[in-house]
Amino acid sequence: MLTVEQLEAFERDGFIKGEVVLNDEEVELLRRELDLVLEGRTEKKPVLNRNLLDKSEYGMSMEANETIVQVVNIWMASDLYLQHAANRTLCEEVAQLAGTDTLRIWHDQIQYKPPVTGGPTKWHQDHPLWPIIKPSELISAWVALDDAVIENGCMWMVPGSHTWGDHQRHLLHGADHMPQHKRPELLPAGVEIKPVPFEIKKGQVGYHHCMTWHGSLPNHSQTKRRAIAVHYMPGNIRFEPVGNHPMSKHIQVQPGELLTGADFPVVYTK
Ligand SMILES: O=C(O)CCC(=O)C(=O)O
Repeated sequence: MLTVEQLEAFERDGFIKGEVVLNDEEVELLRRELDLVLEGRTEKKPVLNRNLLDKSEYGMSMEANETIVQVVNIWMASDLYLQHAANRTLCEEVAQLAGTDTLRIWHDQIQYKPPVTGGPTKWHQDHPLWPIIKPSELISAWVALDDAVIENGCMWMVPGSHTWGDHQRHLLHGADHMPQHKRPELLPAGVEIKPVPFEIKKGQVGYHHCMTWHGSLPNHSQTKRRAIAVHYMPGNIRFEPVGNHPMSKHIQVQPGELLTGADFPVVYTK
């Protein structure tokens, strides 16, 4: 369980580091399972398995040889990843942060930055990229499958930015990989954009709010940077389509209804 200090820090900053939730053996099993999925050797398949930079969703021009392997909903291909999403510590702590008694999986996401050629993940806010669900109260649990450090492309976060509203369309990824705002006059008075590195040890979890500005640097090091993020929906999240998303075709409820269904499984109830 998270301490009062951690809960206060999350409220203030929009992200916190948690504990090491997976031991070396558990990480190794997830790494092997990831290899099977990437090699297409599982019977069931994930929703997406692609180089995120091939046709950047973010409209970014990338160096041609850069790669971010993105797998969306690996839990659909691997029971081990479904078990991971239901990890008791992760779920209890996300429920604490969200103030909810129920959690469903919105979707999960592997981001694997290979050594040397791993590319940058553009600065963004998650919820504006998920235009089919509301309210913006989702929380992600990002667990490192390798030590994630500055050199191999750990995430960076902007403290306090989860309270600044939706700035997604004004966010730029600078040449120095730091965030820039196209129209700073739209930011709340007095706020400062001060990104901080969010280094996470192998097996450790970092939590972030779905409105927190975050991004990650390229991996020019010799080590892999693999991670599994589970984006959790508190019990009040509804289907409110104002755009499209890779998960749209998995939705069977009507607009305005709670986003329930087999492809959005409940992984926690209090
Ligand atoms: O793994 C990364 O570098 C980015 C992941 C991310 O944007 C997220 O989990 O919301």
